[in-house]
Amino acid sequence: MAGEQGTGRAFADIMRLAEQVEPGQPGWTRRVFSPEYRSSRALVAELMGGAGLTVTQDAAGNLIGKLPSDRPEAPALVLGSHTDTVLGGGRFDGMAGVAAAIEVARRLRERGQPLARPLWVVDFLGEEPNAFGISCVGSRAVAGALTREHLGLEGPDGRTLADALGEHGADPERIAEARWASGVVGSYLELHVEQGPRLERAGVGLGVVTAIAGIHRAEIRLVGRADHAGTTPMGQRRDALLAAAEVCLALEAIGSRDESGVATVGHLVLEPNSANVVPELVTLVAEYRSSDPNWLTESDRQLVEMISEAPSRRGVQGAMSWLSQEPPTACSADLMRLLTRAVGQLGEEPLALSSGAGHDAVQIASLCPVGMLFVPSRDGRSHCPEEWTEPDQVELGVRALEAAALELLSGGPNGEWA
Ligand code: HGY
Ligand code: MN
Ligand code: MN
Repeated sequence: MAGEQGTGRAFADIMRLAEQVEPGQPGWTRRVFSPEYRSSRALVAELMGGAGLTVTQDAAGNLIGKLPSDRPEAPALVLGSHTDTVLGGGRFDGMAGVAAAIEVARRLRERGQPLARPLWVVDFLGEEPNAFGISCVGSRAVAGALTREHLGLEGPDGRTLADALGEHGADPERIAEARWASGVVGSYLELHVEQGPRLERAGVGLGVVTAIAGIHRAEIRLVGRADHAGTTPMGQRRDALLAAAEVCLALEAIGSRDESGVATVGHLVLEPNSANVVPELVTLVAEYRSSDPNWLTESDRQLVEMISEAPSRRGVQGAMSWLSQEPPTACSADLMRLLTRAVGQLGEEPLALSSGAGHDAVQIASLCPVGMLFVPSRDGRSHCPEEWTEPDQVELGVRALEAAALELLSGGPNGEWA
């Protein structure tokens, strides 16, 4: 693959972005609204501009680069992903997709490729869950799904999401202007690292995504009673942390009951959090995911039943509120076939697989058909500093994305595309 014009440029861009991380944080942390995230987007805008894209930032803080077309009125092809990370995250989750999209635009412009429709390259703001408890902020906005309630969500320091967007240079008062009008976009493709082990296990370099898991996320509050750890007999305690332990183990059982889904408690706050005080209050976030809507519904039933029964056996009050109940998202069958053809042009046979991770594509699916390409993650690791994808794996992904984009930008095999 060496020698193909532009080989290595996307990977180099990923490494350059990785230099902009929050000081003192683990891994390659660059959380949305951090100063480092804000300064890193100046680099993304520079890379987009250098690729010949005309770059704007919309009211939601999305960076949108556009290549003009001979037919400006045709529905655009959008290539995108995100450049924010989780705390302690890696260098590829999201960034691989934005860098690949920019590189595809570079190559098309360098070749003077005529475009039958506009090409947009998007870095969506804030795909990862943030301190306000909401993910996919930018892609929700373009889908018209970022509500006033969302904007009013308060973070731990009392600031709202709207405050954070304003401080980031976005314009929450004009958020409605970020919405993409019906028919303006025709197709969306996202390249992303798999963040799991299947491509590597199968020895396959490219995956075509069939569906994106639905994610149900609930905040659970367990209220017991603070007591002296030394003088309170075990039988008289109302220990919120032991009730939380039962919730965590019940969630493990919900996620392990078959191969259809997974469940996690990744966030837990304990009060007063003192070694010599029986825990009084635990707030935790429980989430589970599946591409099977019935599995999610049954999991809801089991969780609600469990919360209504188990804590009270310990004299602990249990309450839950849903943070999100996103259904599974099917990828477009047309775009899956197109991506499979594109991969075939490279002499590769892709693996069809579902995504356990959520993506901006979930929000964009309400506007137009979406397709996703996966490239391998070493040891299946992600959301950790060890996250890694080899340069030639990134390059193969770029070439597959470019081949797919070319078919869509040339008007598609049968003249018109969705
Ligand atoms: O949580 C996810 O699946 C994604 O990384 N935001
Ligand atoms: Mn992620
Ligand atoms: Mn991601």
